[in-house]
Amino acid sequence: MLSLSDKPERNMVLLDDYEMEELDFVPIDPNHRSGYVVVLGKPNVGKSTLSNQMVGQKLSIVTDKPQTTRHRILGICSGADYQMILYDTPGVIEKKMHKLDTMMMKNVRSASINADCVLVVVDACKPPQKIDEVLEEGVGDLRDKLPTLLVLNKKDLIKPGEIAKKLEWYEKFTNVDEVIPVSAKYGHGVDDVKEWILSKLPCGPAYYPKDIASEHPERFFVAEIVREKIFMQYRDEVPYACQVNVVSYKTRPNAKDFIQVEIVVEKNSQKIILIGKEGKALKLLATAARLDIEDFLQKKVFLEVEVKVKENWRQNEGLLKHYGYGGQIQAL
Ligand SMILES: Nc1nc2c(ncn2[C@@H]2O[C@H](COP(=O)(O)OP(=O)(O)OP(=O)(O)O)[C@@H](O)[C@H]2O)c(=O)[nH]1
Ligand SMILES: [Mg+2]
Repeated sequence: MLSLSDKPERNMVLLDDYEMEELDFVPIDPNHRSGYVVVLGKPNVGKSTLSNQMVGQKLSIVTDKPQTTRHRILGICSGADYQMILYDTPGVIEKKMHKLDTMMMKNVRSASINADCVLVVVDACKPPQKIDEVLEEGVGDLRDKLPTLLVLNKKDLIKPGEIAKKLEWYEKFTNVDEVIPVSAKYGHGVDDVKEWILSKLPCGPAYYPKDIASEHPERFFVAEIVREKIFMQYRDEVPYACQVNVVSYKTRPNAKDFIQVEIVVEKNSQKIILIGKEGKALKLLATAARLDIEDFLQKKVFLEVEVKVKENWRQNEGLLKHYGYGGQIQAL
């Protein structure tokens, strides 16, 4: 029997911190299942909220603005007899305005290379829409081979009768294996999604130790937390013009960890907005980010934030690769 009760512990470990040999000590269970799941969908439908719920901790930042997620984010959800490796991806967009958008979409596609199944998340509040484009961008030629679940999210926002109608529409007009209505925000239906995934994963041993939730280094999450606070504090185009890099991260045995972060913007006018009158806005941002970083790392830190201008960084392929958009995430 596959159990869903075992949530991963709140325990972040760097990839370098563990040795794969440790897995040799785990007795091989012939019924153990493991595999990769790619989470696709348009911007703002709740992909990150769903991924976080499944992993049991907040790995992906969530905001009410579209195009929050920029990298594919790996989250590991383990139980006694299963391990699901989830890829939360940036929202699939039609109009690619910058090189950054094109590179983000490449990262969506590359998440699907190892996929054993696909979740396509849609927003139940929106009129039903075909999902061909999302599948094309996300999995390309693999679309007919991979088991696909349509997750009808945000069901808490619509009436039960409406949910039934939308469910029927998606069952009729999309070529998916199943449709499950959920409310990722409140965790409703998330176990049904897990059950579906489990039924599609092949038998095999765990890829990662059972007590880790991600392979990204801590500094990656630090940068993401700062980016989330930027989205929450600033309006319009400003958050989209920001890139956050951790330039220094020093663990100190007898003092608070020292973290230096730079926010790169495209224009001086954006820098002025970020800093605010007498530096008040930046101070507010740094405090909000520090509190969340401390909560995430479970220790006190000293956070220094600086704003820099790099004109048109979103169009500069070299810079984009340097910032980690070229494939594997390099935390800066
Ligand atoms: N009411 C309600 N809101 C939800 C639900 N799931 C997500 N949201 C909200 O929808 C917004 C977008 O959620 P995200 O998880 O960031 O969406 P996303 O698909 O990852 O967005 P991108 O990364 O921008 O593509 C946030 O304000 C969430 O709180 C849900 O089940 N119910
Ligand atoms: Mg997201």
